[in-house]
Amino acid sequence: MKTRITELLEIKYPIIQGGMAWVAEHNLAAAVSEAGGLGLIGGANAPGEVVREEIRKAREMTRKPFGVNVMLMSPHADDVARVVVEEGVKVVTTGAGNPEKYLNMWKEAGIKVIPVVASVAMAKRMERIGADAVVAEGMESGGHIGELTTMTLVPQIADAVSVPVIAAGGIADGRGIAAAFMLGAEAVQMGTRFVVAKESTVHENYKQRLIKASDIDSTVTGRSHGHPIRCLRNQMTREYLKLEKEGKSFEELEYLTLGTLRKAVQEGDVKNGTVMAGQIAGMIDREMTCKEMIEEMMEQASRLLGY
Ligand code: TUI
Repeated sequence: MKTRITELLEIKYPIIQGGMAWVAEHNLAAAVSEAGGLGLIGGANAPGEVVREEIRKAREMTRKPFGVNVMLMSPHADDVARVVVEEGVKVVTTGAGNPEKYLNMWKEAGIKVIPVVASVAMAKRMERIGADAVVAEGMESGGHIGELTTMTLVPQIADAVSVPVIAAGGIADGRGIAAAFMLGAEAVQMGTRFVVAKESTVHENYKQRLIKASDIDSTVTGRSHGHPIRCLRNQMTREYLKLEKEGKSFEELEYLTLGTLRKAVQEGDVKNGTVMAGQIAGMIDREMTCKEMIEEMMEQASRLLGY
């Protein structure tokens, strides 16, 4: 399945691993790249120097290309944006904002820039300023989300831009990949499925919570403040949604979630922590290696698409 994305990124399969905060570290990124996809290191809220170390560790584990996701709401975004240039990273994706101010610097460094977008307007803007491709991310995704679904967003963006489109949100098997291609995508980005990869270093409790999740187990916090986050229902989301309904301020609610993603991912506190995951979590039922996942999905997708 050669597409403009496999050519652009020099990867075997049109599968990109999401740059998930706290989850997308060097072990996972290297494993996905070794398996023929594109692994990403998630910059999240980490300082530039921490991201630099992650890049160097990934490079020790694979000679294949991998990328870095720059989370634009991070207080360290400027530093991370500079570190990816200094470290010679080949591909950068961005999330949760507009990467415009970094674009010239990245393009001059020869970096392939792929912003994550949640609307047609943003996709067009990114194309105009020189993005190499866009990730069209539907609200089925885990974490910070937009308003539209993958089913509606991907074809509308594919019609609106000429750069290649990568579909994200609700995709976790070969059927999802085939469907995304039918909608006009030339690759997919997947997060939730890779959380339970054997090479993923997230706490076992987090993986088990995800594996046990049913179709209706995710919810969205923060909608009223314009920072919607999809995660699995638990004590934390019940408390948050109750306070949100009572009209508590953004600051009060933010305080409630401070450090809770780390608490879930690293300490395994899936009751009081934030268990970010997409709506497809209900379909994910076991841990596999990245290679097993990717090969199984690609075989299914190729069969469905008649390749
Ligand atoms: O970025 C994500 N997903 C994320 S980031 C994240 S880290 C975090 N942790 C706690 C609180 C807040 C964030 C967890 N999950 N996905 C990519 C994505 N980007 N989805 C939607 C967007 C987006 C939204 C608006 C991209 C651009 C945009 O433009 C707004 C503008 O500036 O015009």
